[in-house]
Amino acid sequence: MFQHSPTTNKYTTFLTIIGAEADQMQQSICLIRAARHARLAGIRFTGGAILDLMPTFSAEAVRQQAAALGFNQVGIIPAVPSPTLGAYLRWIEAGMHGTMVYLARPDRVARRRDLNAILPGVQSLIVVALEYGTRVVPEEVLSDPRRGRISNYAWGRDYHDLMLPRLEHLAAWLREQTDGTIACRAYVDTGAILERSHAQQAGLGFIGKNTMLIHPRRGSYRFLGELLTSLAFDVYDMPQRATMCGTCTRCLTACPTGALPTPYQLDARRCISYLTIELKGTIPPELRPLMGNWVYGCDICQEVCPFTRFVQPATEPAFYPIEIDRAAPPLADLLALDDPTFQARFAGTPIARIRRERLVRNACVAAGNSGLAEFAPALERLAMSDDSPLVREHAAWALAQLAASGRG
Ligand code: B12
Ligand code: SF4
Ligand code: SF4
Repeated sequence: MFQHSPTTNKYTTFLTIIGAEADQMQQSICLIRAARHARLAGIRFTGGAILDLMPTFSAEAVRQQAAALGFNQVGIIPAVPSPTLGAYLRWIEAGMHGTMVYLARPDRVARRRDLNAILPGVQSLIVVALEYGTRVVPEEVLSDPRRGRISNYAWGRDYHDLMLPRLEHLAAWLREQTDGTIACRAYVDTGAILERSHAQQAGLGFIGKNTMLIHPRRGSYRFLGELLTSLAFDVYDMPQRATMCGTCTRCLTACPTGALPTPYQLDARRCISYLTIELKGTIPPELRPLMGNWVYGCDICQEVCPFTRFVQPATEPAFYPIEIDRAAPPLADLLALDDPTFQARFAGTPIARIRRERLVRNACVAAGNSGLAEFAPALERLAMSDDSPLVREHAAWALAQLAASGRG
């Protein structure tokens, strides 16, 4: 940890250099380089502590407040650019974001490059984690071909609705504790910032070959959120090791669709999470048989990860499913959904976002993969008369799959 409070442009340049290098270096090497850069920038630097005259806020007080708000972990870092921005730009360049065009928009890339583009005058980034791993539903239920499987993160309430108000509360508390003029901006998931990279820099974990931010003693079943602020803090956190995967490659081999072509890189166009949630149109037919019974998201590359054995039951009650069908609804129910029943069943959960059409599309693929003739009548009805051409096409594909397996 080092202490500081930023005041000059030179200082920001200095932090940029340190931030960019911190994940690749041992802390001691980092400090030696820090001293050298500080000398060049004309900043006083003593044994890892940077002394400055401006008032700073207590990081420990923020930690306590974040814990009181229910967050499982918090890290605070200077608001410097992510050291993995280059990897992000290469990912976009390779088209691996698929149809998520918002990720490639120049204004969004500019925000990822410089947090000042989001909040002018930003000094610090408070990064929080909230654990969602409940894992209370038995594997036999989840992998039952009569059921559609939902990713663990979506078994309960929508995490945006839980985390954003708490981060806003933290911002309001910071304003109360200071002169009230500080600027703050809260983000959970939707913002143009590299959340995993900043979380790694803030000491919340390491990046796995499955690209997840993993805590070495608590696993990866955790959401991330950030509060950008113009406040400076008395103490800042240091990064954990960049990665701890070693020679393990379990996630790469377990991914059924080959969406992890190389370590630390995910081709969203092949990822079941993208195909079931983000992709609005037709699921590529060659990938459909590989999707098993997943109807919303996918947990395979986390389930096989050795660090997942350290996942602790979520402390947030709202993440627990109120019934088994919230984690693995019968496919027959999903194939029969209309707009009102979809709303009634999934309002307030992350699934509400994809609407009835996409969920029924996904259920058709799962039914086609089930090899169970009992779904043929419901699929025929959808293929013949559903209002959505997308649903009709996926239902027809599923019928052909069942017929090909001799069960249609
Ligand atoms: C787009 C997106 C997706 C896409 C693409 C995912 C991806 N891996 O790129 C899709 C739809 C597939 C997806 C799926 C999921 N997502 Co998502 N997603 C996002 C989003 C909005 C942007 C991610 C992004 O920028 N991707 C582009 C890549 C290039 O960036 P990156 O993921 O940060 O990867 C970094 C590392 O790979 C690193 N890196 C590159 N090379 C190297 C080399 C080494 C050696 C090292 C150490 C690091 C490293 O640099 C990259 C850039 O910083 C974030 C929220 C956010 N704003 O960050 C949530 C987010 C990443 N998703 C999240 C979740 C929970 C999921 C799912 C688990 C949901 C599910 N169960 O279905 C899956 C997990 C799939 C997976 N293995 O990643 C969480 C992850 C929390 C965590 N603990 O990591 C986030 C942070 C949302 C949140 N606020 O909690 N997601
Ligand atoms: S979430 Fe599933 S499909 Fe996506 S990379 Fe992980 S294992 Fe592969
Ligand atoms: S499964 Fe192995 S390689 Fe993949 S993220 Fe976990 S430890 Fe790393």
